[in-house]
Parts: sequence; structure tokens; C-alpha cells
Amino acid sequence: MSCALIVIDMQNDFCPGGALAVADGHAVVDPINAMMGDFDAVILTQDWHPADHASFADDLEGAAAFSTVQMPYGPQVLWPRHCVIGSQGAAFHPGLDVSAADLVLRKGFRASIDSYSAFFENDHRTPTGLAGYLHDRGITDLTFAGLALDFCVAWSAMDAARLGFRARVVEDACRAIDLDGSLAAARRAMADAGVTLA
Ligand code: VGL
Ligand code: ZN
Repeated sequence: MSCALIVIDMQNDFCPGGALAVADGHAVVDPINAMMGDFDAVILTQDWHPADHASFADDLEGAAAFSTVQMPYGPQVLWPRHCVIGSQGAAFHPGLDVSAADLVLRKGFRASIDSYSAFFENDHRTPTGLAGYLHDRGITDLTFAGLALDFCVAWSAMDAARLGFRARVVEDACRAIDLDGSLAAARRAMADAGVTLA
């Protein structure tokens, strides 16, 4: 058995002052750093969008941020412009111990489709390659932390469980957006998918 910590989207834009700030998001940096030594591998994900990304509300005529629209691949929440490739907002929080990471996985880099999960884009089909990486390294047990609990952390942990990994989310090392009850829904969905909430 080999275990990895997967740190989801611990980036400036998801922290206070950022474009899509998660309340208290910065508060999980120190707890995450403290956990890193307990794992065989540390993997960081980085939300990484082109400036014309389909999930940005300001690219669509009359579409409000935080509303949901229908995309060819399914429902999609429209977000304020965030984590634009190469921007300061897309950079990792300066307090995060990036040097401890074996792998930095970028996601959401195709303009026409979003990617909440570290494993699949939002069509639930297009792989990021992370499952192959973990399989090749013999990693079976995954612990998730980071931002946001009810979107990218939840989607990643549920995909991990569906792919046959042991998946655990450390809630104290996550913060949520909580849009229209999304946090409660994500907790239920994770439990149903076989994710352990620690
Ligand atoms: C996220 C919304 C849009 C996340 C990323 O990291 O949870 N949420 N892009
Ligand atoms: Zn995003």
C-alpha cells in the first residue's frame, strides 16, 4: 500500500482577495503543509484556464456569475474570471510548501470545457492522466485537502473512489464555496460514492 496527499487548487484566486475567493481559504495552508510529511507522494493540482475559458461568466452575453448554464457536456456553473494561465491569481498561495510536491497537475486548460476533478474534465470522460500516474507508482490510498470542498475537492474524491482508489477527505484542511446548498449536497454525494470524510 502506498499513499498520496492530493492538494486541490491551493491558489491565490481561491484565497481572500482573489477573484473567486473561498471564505477563509488561506487558513488551510499551514494544516496542509503539516500533513505533507505523512505521505509517500504529494501531488498539487492547479486550476489553469485560458483567458477565454467557457466557465467565465463575463464571456457570455447577459450570463451572471454563479448561475448555471447547459454546456454540450452537461450543466456548468459560470464563475468570475479566475486562475488565468500565468497570472498571479493562478499562482499557488505563497505559504504553500510547493517544494514538497512530486507532481503539479494542471486542469481546465481547454477553453471549451471545465475540469473540477483532478481525474476527468467535466464531461466525466476526458482523462487528465492522473489515474495512470498513480497506478504506475503503485499508489492506492488518496487523501484530499484544499479548495473548494464542494467543487474541485468533492469531484476529485468521488472520481477517485469510482476508479477504485481508497479516498479520504480531511474536512478541516478544506474550505467550501457553498453555493445554494452545494456543501451539504457534496457531503451527501461523497458519502454515497464511498469517500471517507475525516
Ligand atoms: C473551482 C470553481 C471553478 C475549485 C475551480 O477549485 O473548486 N471551483 N474552478
Ligand atoms: Zn476554475
